[in-house]
Amino acid sequence: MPEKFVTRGFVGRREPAGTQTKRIPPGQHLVKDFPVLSAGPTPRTDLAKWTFRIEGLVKEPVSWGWNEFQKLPAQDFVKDISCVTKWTKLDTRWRGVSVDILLEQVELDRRAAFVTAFSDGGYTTNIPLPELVNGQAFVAYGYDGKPLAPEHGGPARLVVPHLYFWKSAKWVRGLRLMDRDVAGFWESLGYNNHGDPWKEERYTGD
Ligand SMILES: Nc1nc2c(c(=O)[nH]1)N[C@H]1C(S)=C(S)[C@@H](COP(=O)(O)O)O[C@H]1N2
Ligand SMILES: [Mo]
Repeated sequence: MPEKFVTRGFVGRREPAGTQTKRIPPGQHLVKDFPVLSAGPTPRTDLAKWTFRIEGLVKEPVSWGWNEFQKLPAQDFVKDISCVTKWTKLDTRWRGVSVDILLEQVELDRRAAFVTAFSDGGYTTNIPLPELVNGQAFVAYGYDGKPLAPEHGGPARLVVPHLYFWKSAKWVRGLRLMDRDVAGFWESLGYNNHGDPWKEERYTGD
């Protein structure tokens, strides 16, 4: 079967037949475009006023301005993402800072177990702390070799690729460490608290 789409992603990255199918979680279908899903308008934050903050159950909160954030050690990440509305996109290419690097800058209170990511515009999402560390999550400001577009969360968004994409807070401004789990925006509107696409944790009770 000929490939329906020939993209840069396919050139030099041929995989055996069926490999891609195995990477698509149950109930999902593959997309080649990059849909935009936002619960409200796209905020426009002046980079001069932008900060990224780690607060809550830490000895001292820390906050970086935009230029300081750019000086943190960055990495390229190539990840598959799955939205609960059933699209999956393979090999998305991001540039950003691992949450591990960010958390190195604070002393965590031993009670810290859950994180709320908070964003411009008021969006929040909750993630257990162990699922943000050890290379599992990053704050991205680049996508496909360019600055992250505002509609996709620029200037910076959280990316937690192993969970449904609503956990990847766009326009993210910080992480709040907490001792208990507090439902975020979609989690309090009937979406699953955890959101593992491989277990189809879509809605409350799944
Ligand atoms: N701040 C904020 N982050 C958000 C959202 C949102 O509405 N606001 N939507 C979430 C949902 S439901 C999805 S699927 C992804 C969509 O990201 P995209 O628009 O870059 O595809 O962002 C997530 N992060
Ligand atoms: Mo979503």
